[in-house]
Amino acid sequence: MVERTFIMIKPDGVQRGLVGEIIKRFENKGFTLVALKMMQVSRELAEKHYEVHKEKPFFNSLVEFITSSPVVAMVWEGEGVVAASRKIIGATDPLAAEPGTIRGDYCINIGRNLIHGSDAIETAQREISLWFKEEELCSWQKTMSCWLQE
Ligand code: D4T
Repeated sequence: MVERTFIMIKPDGVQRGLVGEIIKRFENKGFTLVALKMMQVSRELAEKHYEVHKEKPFFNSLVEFITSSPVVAMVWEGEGVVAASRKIIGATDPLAAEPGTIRGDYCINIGRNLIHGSDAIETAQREISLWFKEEELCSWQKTMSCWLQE
């Protein structure tokens, strides 16, 4: 089974017109897009997604933010995609994120940090099944895969 990760462009990324720029970074790297949808997130889904943060002081504002405007949810595939995506995204606090990362290049505030990426393979599996139905995932082979992988 090839590794997959869940990536979500948050409402600020959509509102600021950064959807194309963000997708481009994953495409250019060579990972494979296997699912994508724009959606208005329900409170129920937002609370389930951020379940681990239920007791944190920022939980309510986080849920309010994620449900405030549409998001773009995606699944990306490739060897090492979970950890590599976290590097492409950068540190949670955008001011600590390295230049060259998405958060390092395009945002300044932890509560408006543009994008979510699964933090581990098991988390990715849980998040993918929370956000997508099995039939929404496309298994396909890039015709140029021989130019990406030895
Ligand atoms: P996500 O989950 O959105 O990819 O972010 P991270 O994996 O990088 O960071 P996280 O789980 O620790 O935080 C989840 C989410 O909560 C927001 N947040 C976080 C916040 O608003 N205030 C805070 O103090 C923290 C720690 C940002 C990301």
